[in-house]
Amino acid sequence: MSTLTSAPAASAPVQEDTFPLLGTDYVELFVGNSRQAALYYQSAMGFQPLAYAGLSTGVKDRESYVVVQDKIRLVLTSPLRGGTEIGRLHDQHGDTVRCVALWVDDAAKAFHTAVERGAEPVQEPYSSEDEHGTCVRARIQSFGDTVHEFVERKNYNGPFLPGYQAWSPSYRPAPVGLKFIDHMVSNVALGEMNKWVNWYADVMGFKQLISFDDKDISTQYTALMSKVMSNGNGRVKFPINEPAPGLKKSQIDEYLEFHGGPGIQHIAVATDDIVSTVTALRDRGIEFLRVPTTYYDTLLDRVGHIDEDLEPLRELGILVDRDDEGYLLQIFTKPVQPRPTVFFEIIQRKGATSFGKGNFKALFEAIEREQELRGTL
Ligand code: TYF
Ligand code: FE
Repeated sequence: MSTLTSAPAASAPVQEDTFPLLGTDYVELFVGNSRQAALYYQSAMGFQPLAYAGLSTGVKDRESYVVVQDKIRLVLTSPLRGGTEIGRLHDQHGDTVRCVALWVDDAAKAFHTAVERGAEPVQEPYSSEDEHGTCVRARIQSFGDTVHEFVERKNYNGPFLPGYQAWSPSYRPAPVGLKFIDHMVSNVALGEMNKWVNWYADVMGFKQLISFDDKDISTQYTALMSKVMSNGNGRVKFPINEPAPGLKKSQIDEYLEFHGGPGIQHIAVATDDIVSTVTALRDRGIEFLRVPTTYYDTLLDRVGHIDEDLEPLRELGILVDRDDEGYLLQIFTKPVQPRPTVFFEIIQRKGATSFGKGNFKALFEAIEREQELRGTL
């Protein structure tokens, strides 16, 4: 018997993504001085000026500068007077990530789906428009005082969002090669990691990629646990850390104490050329954590052949790790504000999809040396 219809594929049915995300839209930080922070992100980190909102655009309670580097948009916001919620949150947390905005095709649908699945609403869907078109946005609550905004911009072609003006100062330091946000890590309280893992799974259909227990992530003194959550298309990845009992105060406990609760710990940004990116960042004054130079004595025994010369990696303090799919190079800045809270990771993936497990021990010992210097270990 012959048939014109083809046989069904033998593979398992592709699971539908029940919460489609197009990517990270922007990250908003509440900072003490948005003007000076904007200059820092331009001068030291190579971001480009994009948009502005404040008194001159009719905003009365805050000033925000938007800076951009390839696909990464940061919004730097400070209050314009006392008694605002921004000021209260900044007093509690110091400079902090307030909003991780997610780019969606339908913000109202994303919001209502999330709330039906148990998310706490913060801002019902609303449209705003200007001469460049219309945006729809909505917000839900996540860990601590962190919120997620859903941003629908398919009918908008302005510089950033309605309410913002293009910001084009003549001062434009060159970019340093930062491309996109690879992942954003949160620190949550002892015993709350699984609650937030389940929240991202239940509310936004995220899947767990990896789990690290306190045996994977421990030094002689401190430990932590971590699970990595990813959205359906892999563009949004959120590792979630919680402290584990140890002999001394772990970096997670230190963060929770100084941040005044859970929040974003690090923003990992991808580059195609980590040696040139980190060289540029260092030349502009960004300070990185260092591991002992003995790390490099046995590096190639651990990771095998890599395309890069060892010497610049050693000189800059760049770490390397390998997994089944390839390798990655990564390095971590020191905290970027007075409190030992938020920092950046620069990462270059060459096939690897993991997070640098082989570097955890050396990295956490380097963090402990910083804690020791601060007197917070
Ligand atoms: O995102 C990660 O998992 C790696 C490793 O406090 C890491 O960047 C994990 C926890 C931490 C610092 C780095
Ligand atoms: Fe990371």
